[in-house]
Amino acid sequence: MKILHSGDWHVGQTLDGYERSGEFRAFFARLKEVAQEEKPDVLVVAGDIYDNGMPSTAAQNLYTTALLDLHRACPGMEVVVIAGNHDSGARLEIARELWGAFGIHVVGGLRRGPDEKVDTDRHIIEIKDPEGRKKGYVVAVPYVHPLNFPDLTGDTPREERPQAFFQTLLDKVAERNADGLPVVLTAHLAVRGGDFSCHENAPNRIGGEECIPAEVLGQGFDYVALGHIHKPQPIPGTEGRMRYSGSVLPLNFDETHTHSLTFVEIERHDAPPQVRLIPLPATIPVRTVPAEPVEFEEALRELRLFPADEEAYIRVHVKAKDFLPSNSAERAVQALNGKKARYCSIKMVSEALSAPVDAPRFRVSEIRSTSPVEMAKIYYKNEYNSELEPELEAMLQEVWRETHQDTTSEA
Ligand SMILES: [Mn+2]
Repeated sequence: MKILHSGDWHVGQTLDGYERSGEFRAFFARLKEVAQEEKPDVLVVAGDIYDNGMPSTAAQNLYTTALLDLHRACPGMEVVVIAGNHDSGARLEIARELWGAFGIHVVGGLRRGPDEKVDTDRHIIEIKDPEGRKKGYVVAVPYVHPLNFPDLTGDTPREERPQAFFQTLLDKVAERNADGLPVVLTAHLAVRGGDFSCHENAPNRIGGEECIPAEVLGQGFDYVALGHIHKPQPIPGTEGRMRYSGSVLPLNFDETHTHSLTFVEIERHDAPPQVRLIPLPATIPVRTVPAEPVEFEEALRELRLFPADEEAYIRVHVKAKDFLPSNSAERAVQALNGKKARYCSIKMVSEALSAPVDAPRFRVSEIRSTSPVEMAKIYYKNEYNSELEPELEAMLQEVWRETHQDTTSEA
C-alpha cells in the first residue's frame, strides 16, 4: 500500500493579519501534482484541517474545492481525513455522507450507536484499489483529549482508556486482516519524545499531561501517521514506524524547518515502512531579521537593506533596555516601503531580562504590609533592572487610590 501522509493544513490561517489563501492554493496545487506523480492508494490527513473550529466561508470553499479537485485528478485514490484539536469535528462531519460518495472518509469524532456503545467500526477504513481489491487498512482516530477517551468495557480506569481504545481498534483489524495487509493508524496527538521546539512560543503550547508515551498507541500497526506537531519527524525508538508529517507551510516564525509531504510504502503487514519526504518549498518564507537581536535603529537599517524583490514575512529582531517607542511598528513598515517583504511583528529581547537577577522573596506577612505601589516598584526593578519612573509611579498611586476608594465606598 502506498500512503501519502499529510496534516496540520490549518486552512484559513492568517499570519499577523495577512490573508494566506494564495499560499494554501499553491500548496493544494503541489499536493495534486505529487498525488498524480506518486499515485498513492490513500491520502491520510492527520487533523487540523482548518485553523479553527469556525472556518470562514472562504476557507471552507478553498478546502472543499481543493479536495474535490484532487479527487477528480486522482479518482483512484481514497482519502482519510480526521479532525485535529483546531477543528470542530462535528462541523467537519456535516458533509460526511457526501464526501463518502467520492471515496473521502471523514472521521470528526467518536459516536455512539443506538445501543449507547461507541461505534468502533466507523474508525476502521478498508482501502481498496479502483478494481475493488483490498490494499490495506487505515484506523482513524480524531483528536480526543487523553482524559476524554471512552470506557469501552465499563470498568477501564480513566488513565488506561486511551491505550485500551487504540488496542481495541487494532485488534478488530487483526481479526479481519487474514490476508496480512498493511495497517496504518492515524491520530492527532502529542507523543512523548517528539521535538516540539517550533511550538514553544506559539499560543497553543504543547506538553505536560497531554503528551502520551508511544506505547499507548498499541500494537498491530505498521505505520502511525501523526498530526499535531508541526515539525516533520520520526518518534525516536519506533524504528520509523511513527512519524509526524508536519505542517505544510510556515504557521509561525519558529517554523523555519523544511515543510514536506511524507510518502510511505508498506509491502505487507509486518514489513518495515519505506519513507520518503517530498519537500514543500514555502511560497512566502518567514524571516526573523536580523538573525541575532540588535538595537532598534540598527534593525531598521537591516530592513532597508532587505532585497526589494524578495517576498517574505518579516519579524524584526530587536534588543532593548526597557520599552520600544510606540511608533516602532510604523517605522518598521516605513523601512520596508516599496519592497515585497511584509512587516509582521517585533520580537524583543530585553537586555535587562537577560541579565541574571536574584528575585527577592517575601513572606505572606511582608506582602500584606507592603502597598501595591511599593510592590510594583520592587517588581519593576527586578524585571527591568531600573527604577520605576516617577510619572508611572504617580499613575499607579492614582489608580490604586481610585480602586481602593471604590471598594471602601461599596462596602
Ligand atoms: Mn496543528
